[in-house]
Amino acid sequence: MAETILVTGGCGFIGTNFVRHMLGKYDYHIINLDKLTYAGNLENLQDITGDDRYTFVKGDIADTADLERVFERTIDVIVNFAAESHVDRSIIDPDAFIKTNINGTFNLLEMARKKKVRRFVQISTDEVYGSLGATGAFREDTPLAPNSPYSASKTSADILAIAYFKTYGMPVLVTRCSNNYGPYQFPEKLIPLMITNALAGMELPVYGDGLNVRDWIHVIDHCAAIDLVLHRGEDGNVYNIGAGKEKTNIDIVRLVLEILGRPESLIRYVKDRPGHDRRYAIDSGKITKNLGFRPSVDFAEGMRQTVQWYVENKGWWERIKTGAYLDYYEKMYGNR
Ligand code: NAD
Ligand code: TDX
Repeated sequence: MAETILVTGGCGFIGTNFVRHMLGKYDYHIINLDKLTYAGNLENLQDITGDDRYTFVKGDIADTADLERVFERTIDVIVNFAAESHVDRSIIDPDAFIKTNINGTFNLLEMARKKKVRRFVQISTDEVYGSLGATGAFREDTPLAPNSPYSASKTSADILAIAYFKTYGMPVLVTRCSNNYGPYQFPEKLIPLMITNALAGMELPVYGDGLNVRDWIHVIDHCAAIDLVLHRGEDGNVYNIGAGKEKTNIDIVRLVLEILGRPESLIRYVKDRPGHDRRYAIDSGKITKNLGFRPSVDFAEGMRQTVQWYVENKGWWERIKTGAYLDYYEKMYGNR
């Protein structure tokens, strides 16, 4: 019988792409456990709901009763994507970040221990390392120094997962990836926010001087890297994931405008994010050398395809940019 993988947060950006990747390549049974927060969208995987290798369960990883229910079935592997993922929201209201990212991961680890799952992959982030100066890159042994409530909560989950390997010998692996872009990303994050605002003729709010640097990877390359870690990674190990594409925010915004043929006059510099990390850069030498990871998507081409996806899926983001989203937008950008 095919193994069962529990994917948490499969209705979000990366989880959606990962579920598609896995069903396209393997014969696993995938259970997608998702709370359907503002960021979770059932529409993302609507076309595969008829696939008998796929099961959706609405539930909260921070709720042990929900987990007990899911674990009535045999789960072989867990890939934990479920998280509150937006730094700006963690600054306004950190509560849900502690509950989901820390308590939720703890509950999953406990359940995995009790049920003796074969593998547990914790999806962490490069933000656990904090901020870099003008040179250098994060390695797996770079000290952890998170700066936002989001990254502090992700760091807690990350080191808790490693502690379960060290203390209980549990088969845990941790991935720390750089900034993702691609289809299905919620339009609160830099790239989809800029694309959808430009398409709607709205201003593009750039924080501070626009010279903060992020290291970008296409989401399908991130999914391919997780696939490698899941199948070939060594228990107890951390793997950095990145594609070596460092860009300033303003360069990203200008590229979006250039692809769309919209004017740079849409750009508006606004008040900076508090505690804004200046620069991220990932050294992905370990996953390259040990697991043979090679990103496949050219950045310029990946960006063109991503912009095209938002152009072609206007209904998807227009349905999101209503109601609660507009309240969030006003709160975040209204007085900036
Ligand atoms: P996202 O916000 O798009 O999706 C998160 C998903 O988790 C949503 O479907 C949401 O409904 C679900 N969820 C939230 N709380 C839950 C809970 N308590 N129980 C069950 N489900 C819950 O996030 P994303 O960008 O897809 O990120 C996925 C993971 O990857 C996160 O753990 C994030 O920290 C990590 N990560 C993201 C990036 C990036 O650039 N987006 C980079 C590195 C790591
Ligand atoms: O309106 C904006 N204007 C702006 O200048 C927004 C939303 C962002 N920015 C800047 C802030 C950052 O320097 O763009 C950069 C990217 O911002 P986000 O898209 O919010 O991403 P970041 O804070 O880098 O975190 C992301 O990468 C690591 C994900 O959201 C995390 O989930 C992941 O762990």
